[in-house]
Order: sequence, then C-alpha cells, then structure tokens
Amino acid sequence: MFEKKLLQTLGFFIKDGNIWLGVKIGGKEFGRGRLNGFGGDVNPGESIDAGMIRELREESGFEIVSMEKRAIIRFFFESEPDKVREVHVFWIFDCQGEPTGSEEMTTQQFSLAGIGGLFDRMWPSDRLWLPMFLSGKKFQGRVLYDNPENKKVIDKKFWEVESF
Ligand code: 6OG
Repeated sequence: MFEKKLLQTLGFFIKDGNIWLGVKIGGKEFGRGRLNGFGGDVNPGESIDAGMIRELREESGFEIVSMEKRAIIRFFFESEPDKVREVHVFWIFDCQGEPTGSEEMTTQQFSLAGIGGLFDRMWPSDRLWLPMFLSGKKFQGRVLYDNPENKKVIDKKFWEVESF
C-alpha cells in the first residue's frame, strides 16, 4: 500500500466563458511556475469540500458560492513509489468577492476558448484530462509521471463515473 497519501483539492472557477487560473509563485517548490487551478492539501479533520473552499479563499480571495466535485485523479511519481496524491477536482460555478491573489498564487482569468494555448504552461497531463473535465463529464483517473522535476507522463487512464 501507499504509505503516504496526500489528499488534495483542485478547483477551476469557470464563469461567462472565462476560466480563473493561478500561477504558483511561492510556497512549496512542487508545481511552482505552472498555471493551474486553485487548491492544496486537505487539513487533518477537515472535509474535502471545506478544504476546497478554504484553499480558494486563501489563494485567490474568492469565496465559493457553489461548486461540484467532477473528478478524482490519483497522481503517482516513479521517483516516489510509496506516495500518491489523490486530487479531488471541483467545478466552481459561482463565487463572491474580489480576486486579490496571495503571496503564494497570482490570480488571472483566461478565455475558455483559448485553453488549448495554455496547456504548455500547465502540468503535462492536464491536456489529457482537462478537456474531459471541461466537457462536463464526471470521471476518475490515474496518472504516472517519472518525477516532479522532469514531469514526463509514463502512463495514464481515465474512466467516467456516475457519481462519487
Ligand atoms: P501544494 O502541494 O502546492 O498543492 N496538483 C496537481 N495539479 C495538476 N494539474 N497536476 C498534477 O499532477 C497535480 N498534483 C497536484 C493539487 C498542490 C496543488 O496542485 C494540485 C493542489 O491544488 C501531478 O499545496
């Protein structure tokens, strides 16, 4: 079994044809400089939903009004064989407040129509599952990378689910 399971959230706020993304500028080295949705580790004793709400507030300043879980993706790295990152991915429909960003993340909105042009700035497996996410499907998946520095996708599998 995997000795270390990191339970994490990842949320994409999508409204009026735009998607809000952040660039990690501080915090842990993992994923720094990449465009990504917002999220992070779920705290001990915290629900996954509450973790998502807190992370978006902390990283972007937005307060979630409505959201839905759409995917659970387990990310593995060959270089860390005993570790799995179980990432719960949310579609965020509506938020209140202003995007302030934070010391850890910048907050920017992009046209959803141009998402294909952003894949080069994201984690390399995002182009494999983000279109499925954006089409509104519910799914689970697993992705195996070589290591967090090189970020080469070795294997991947995604399958639709009715519910979680
Ligand atoms: P911190 O460890 O910085 O939060 N995350 C990933 N997102 C994508 N798109 N691809 C991955 O492939 C990911 N692994 C983790 C979960 C990490 C944040 O990054 C997400 C969290 O939102 C490896 O606290």
